[in-house]
Amino acid sequence: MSLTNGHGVSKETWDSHNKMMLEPLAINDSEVFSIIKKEKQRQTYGLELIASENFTSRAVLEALGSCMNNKYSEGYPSQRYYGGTEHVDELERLCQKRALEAYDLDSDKWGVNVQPYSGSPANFAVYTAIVEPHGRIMGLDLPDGGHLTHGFMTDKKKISATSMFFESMPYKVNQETGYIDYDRLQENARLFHPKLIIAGTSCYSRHIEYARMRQIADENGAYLLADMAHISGLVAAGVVPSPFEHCDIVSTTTHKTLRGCRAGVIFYRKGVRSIDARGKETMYNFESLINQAVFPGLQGGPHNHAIAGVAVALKQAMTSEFKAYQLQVLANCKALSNSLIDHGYNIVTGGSDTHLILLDLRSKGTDGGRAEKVLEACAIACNKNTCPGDKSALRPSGLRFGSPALTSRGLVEDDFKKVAEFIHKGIELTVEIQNSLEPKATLKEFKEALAQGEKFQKRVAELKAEVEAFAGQFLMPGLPEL
Ligand code: DSN
Repeated sequence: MSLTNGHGVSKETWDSHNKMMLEPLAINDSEVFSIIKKEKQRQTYGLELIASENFTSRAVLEALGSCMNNKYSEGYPSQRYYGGTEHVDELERLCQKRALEAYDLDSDKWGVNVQPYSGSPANFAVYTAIVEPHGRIMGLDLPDGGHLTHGFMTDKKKISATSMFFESMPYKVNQETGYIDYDRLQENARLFHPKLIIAGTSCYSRHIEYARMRQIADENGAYLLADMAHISGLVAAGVVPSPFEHCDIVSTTTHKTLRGCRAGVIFYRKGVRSIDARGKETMYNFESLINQAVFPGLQGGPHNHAIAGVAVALKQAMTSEFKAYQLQVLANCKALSNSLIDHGYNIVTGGSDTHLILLDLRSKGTDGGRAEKVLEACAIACNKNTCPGDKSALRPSGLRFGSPALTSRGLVEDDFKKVAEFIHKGIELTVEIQNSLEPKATLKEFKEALAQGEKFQKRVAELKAEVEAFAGQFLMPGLPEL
């Protein structure tokens, strides 16, 4: 159809407008296209070891980049504030059904909300739903491996909105062993009387004892929320303990081990909560509280393109191939951990039950911030992290490494041994650069030495070339061009 000049717009302008609307990205916006291409190169020729990242599939990215992006649908299936929602209703119902099936949940006992934009809004929706303003929550402290949204604050400042709007008392890991200190959590919960306890982590390599946390929650009449964001793919595959048996509510992101697009999901219990001695039933009331907290409480229209991507990822998560992938994630993480131990490194807790490890660099005389910078220059992506016992969060001693992303590219145990060698070489270089400086040299001075020292730049370039040649051999999932 040709649109003519209702407002004095010429036919040429409309033709040009229509052309713009149909052009591929490479032609329409070469600047953004070229940035995306550079990122694709970085992902393809680098070693992605950030424990929370993954490479999603082509099918997920196609759903994410679909016309579902265009549709507003505030409300829930069959109860929308907009017309034209019959297909997004079908999509959201399908996503809900798959979410329950992927975790083997009975729809009489569990409900699910697939609208949270990501994990942080999902967690805030849970708090909004079931903890009154300034009600008390307990989550694992951020420096001990918890997440910001679990209530992080320092002695000087309330950092996370969770700590501003709710009263937060953290629990900790044992500073010697690195394992969660359940005894201390129990003691403190008896004093603090939390309304909610959060069983969830961002940097913790061991299984959480959900039964123990349930017992502590019950002693205090508290709800137990599992934030399984990091491990939700491992849980779906049934290769790590599931939180569902013991928890009232389970939140997750969908783009980490679950390998979907970026979004959040909340599962909540339904039906009978308890029966008293006289047979009187008390029912769970989470469904309406959580749905209302997500919309209209905190969010507007759901991101239907993301719900489409999550639905596709959940279908993939129910396949035998996905289970094989997750078993390989665990095997690769163990191979990485054991190889680094063989190279003389300390791993917090001595190893891993999951997809990640925390390397403690204190015995090597360097720290996570410096090593992260050198590894990044050599095309190895990971992140600095505090280790138990660190005196300052400003100079974290550790590096967090995860196996999910590289396992999606097809790397197996022997490949991870090679990855450990690359990491070892990068850390040796870090120590050399540090030793070439004054003991009190700042991170800024360290970065300047890394960037300017000819000798170090040569070593970085050599290691980077080796890493890129190695990484470039493996499959890169996703859209072929982008
Ligand atoms: N930022 C994520 C992580 O790296 O663990 C958590 O949201």
